Amino acid sequence: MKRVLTIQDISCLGKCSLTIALPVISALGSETVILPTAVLSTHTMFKNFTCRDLSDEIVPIMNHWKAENVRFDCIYTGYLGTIAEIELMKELIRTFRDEDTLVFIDPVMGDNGKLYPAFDMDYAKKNAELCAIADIIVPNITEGALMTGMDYKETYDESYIREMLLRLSELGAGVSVLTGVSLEEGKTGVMGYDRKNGRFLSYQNDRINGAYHGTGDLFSSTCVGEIMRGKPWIDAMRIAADYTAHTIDVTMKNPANPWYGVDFEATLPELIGME
Ligand code: PXL
Repeated sequence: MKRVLTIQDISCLGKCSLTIALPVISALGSETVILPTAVLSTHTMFKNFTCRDLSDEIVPIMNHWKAENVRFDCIYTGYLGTIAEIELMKELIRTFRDEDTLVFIDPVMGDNGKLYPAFDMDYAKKNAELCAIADIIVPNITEGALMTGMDYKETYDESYIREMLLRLSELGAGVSVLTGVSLEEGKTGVMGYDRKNGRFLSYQNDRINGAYHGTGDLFSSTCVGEIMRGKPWIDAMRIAADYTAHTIDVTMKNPANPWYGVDFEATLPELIGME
């Protein structure tokens, strides 16, 4: 069985980061090892959330795992929290990466042209350093703009996306994928660039007009789980895009759905059979 290490916060209430990654990657058949970077009462879209940083625990936990000779097939980072924690992730990757380990970085820090409340431009620069050592990165256009210094655009054409991908690729990652890319009216999806062969690949599905928190984490966790099931990255992204869109659709049709996250619990059984 593949073993995935995922490193993100625990937002106790809110359906994002580890409360999505753990069930999704486990359901897709990989052992999921978690390293919580912080414990928050809720995600940061609620008012008055509490947050306890857990950075001090990271080195002792790593040392214990080293002593146990643990290895990982994938190291997947999401929402981290502080610049110091990004530095620790670089060290963790240096320590645990072997030639077969996939390093998958989702540089979670913003959306819709804006940084999330906890972050600033120094944080964005540090995230670019982490992306430089990844095999696969999956920023959205906001995060891509922050890391490349390009302007964030609400409306754009394919050449804007290609240029951002090339600039992201220059940071150093193997495969750079932009999420939330809309190349046609009524569609949305992903476009990626593989540095190894210089190829761009894209996938577009129907846009579902609902914006929910945690959907980026659902997308990334699904990609990781599918790659671990043996799918090539573009197929993993296609399944993840379709699954995320379907989950948003199901959530919107549930009149009792909570505002803060998606009903992935209702759709998880379908994901297991998706091709
Ligand atoms: O879904 C991304 C995310 C993860 N964790 C926390 C967040 C967010 C987005 O706002 O606040 C704590």
